[in-house]
Amino acid sequence: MAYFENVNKIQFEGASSTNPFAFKYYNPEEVINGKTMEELLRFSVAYWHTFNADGTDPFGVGTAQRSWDRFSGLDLAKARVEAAFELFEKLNVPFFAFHDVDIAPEGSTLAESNENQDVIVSMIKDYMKTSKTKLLWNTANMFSNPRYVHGAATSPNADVFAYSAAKVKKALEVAKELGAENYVFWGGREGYETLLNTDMKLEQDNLARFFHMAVDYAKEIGLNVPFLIEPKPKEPTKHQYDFDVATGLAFLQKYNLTDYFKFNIEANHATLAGHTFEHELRTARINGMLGSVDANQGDTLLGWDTDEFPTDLYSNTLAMYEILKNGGLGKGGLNFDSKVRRGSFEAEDLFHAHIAGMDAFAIGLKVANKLIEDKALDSFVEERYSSYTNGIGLDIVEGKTNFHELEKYALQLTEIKNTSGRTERLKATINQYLLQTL
Ligand code: XUL
Ligand code: CO
Repeated sequence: MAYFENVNKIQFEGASSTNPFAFKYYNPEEVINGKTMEELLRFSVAYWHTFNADGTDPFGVGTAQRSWDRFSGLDLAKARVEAAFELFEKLNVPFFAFHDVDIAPEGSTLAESNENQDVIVSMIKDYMKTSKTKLLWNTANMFSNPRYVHGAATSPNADVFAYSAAKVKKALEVAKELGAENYVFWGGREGYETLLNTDMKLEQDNLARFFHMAVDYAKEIGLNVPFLIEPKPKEPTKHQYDFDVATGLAFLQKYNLTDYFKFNIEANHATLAGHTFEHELRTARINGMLGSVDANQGDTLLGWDTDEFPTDLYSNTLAMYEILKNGGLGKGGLNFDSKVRRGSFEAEDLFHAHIAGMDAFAIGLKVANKLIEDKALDSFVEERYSSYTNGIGLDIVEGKTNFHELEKYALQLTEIKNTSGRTERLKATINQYLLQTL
């Protein structure tokens, strides 16, 4: 049966199209630098926002009209799978991502929850035999159920740690079963509310123990995929341990986990941490830790994780700039951890939202590629740091000098000349490329 019967397969029609159900810029087959847009962008649909979320907010109940909502329990879970693969096919999207509780209802015991999952996982596996859409990543939701009130792997209660381990064990088995390309850890409640009741060292040590056990189990079952930490500074926890990429990296280094983990970087989490999206991508990239991306955007007027579809061309361009400089995302992708606004409650809005995000990232890709090709920023940056390519600068970079020599050098300087950073000129260049590239 069809859940989106009024929507046909979305085709690329080009920038002059006025058809709202068409891609204007995302042409999956278009080749850019030897790779297709589909290969470079690796778009993914987030199951939770698209098939589970109903628009509930702290002030009101759900508004979403979804034809699968007439079902309940396992029947609802099955209907969602049918709707999901219909949407994947119609959007022609290569990946999807889910939490365990998105795909199947929790039972009254862990064993029952696992059984429910088994039913749906085998149904998804069947669909995947004929669908092109693959699993970008899955994860275990260890933040919604009240048992995680004080955290999961960082809970003061060892029973919760054990329960969480069982959940991740199962999720890793599901990843293996469905051929996931990555596995994600987002530590939604791995943090603390107040230091007055918190043993921060034990909590962080335990989190590392948990990750090591996950690594061991993945090896045991032959699941050879990147593990991804998804940093977020706060919400729901006041102080989250994986605050941002730099904090997460220090954690991974301290606990000898860098061989197994990279980062899944989410735009709205970056801005909540007081960074730009591109700052987080750059920090991961220069450390060889850029794994995947949760593509969305926040709202500067609102201080929380609004998870909007990423339509900001400026931000998407600078994000794609980092991704291309990284040589792509490898096994990662651009996962739309994005939800339609509460007022966009019709099922067709799910298509408009994804089309908007896919087109906006396709534009970002093309503009970023041209910026790189023309060295529009690189040549300026190279020139700006050129003092390190010869003389005393080269000695510094090559480790051939010391404070004695540098003092001697500084003492004979009569004048220090700096050059302008040209911020405004460079911003104008980006605008020019945004308007002229397409
Ligand atoms: C929450 C968030 C999660 C993770 C997966 O802010 O981004 O949905 O992406 O748990
Ligand atoms: Co996310």
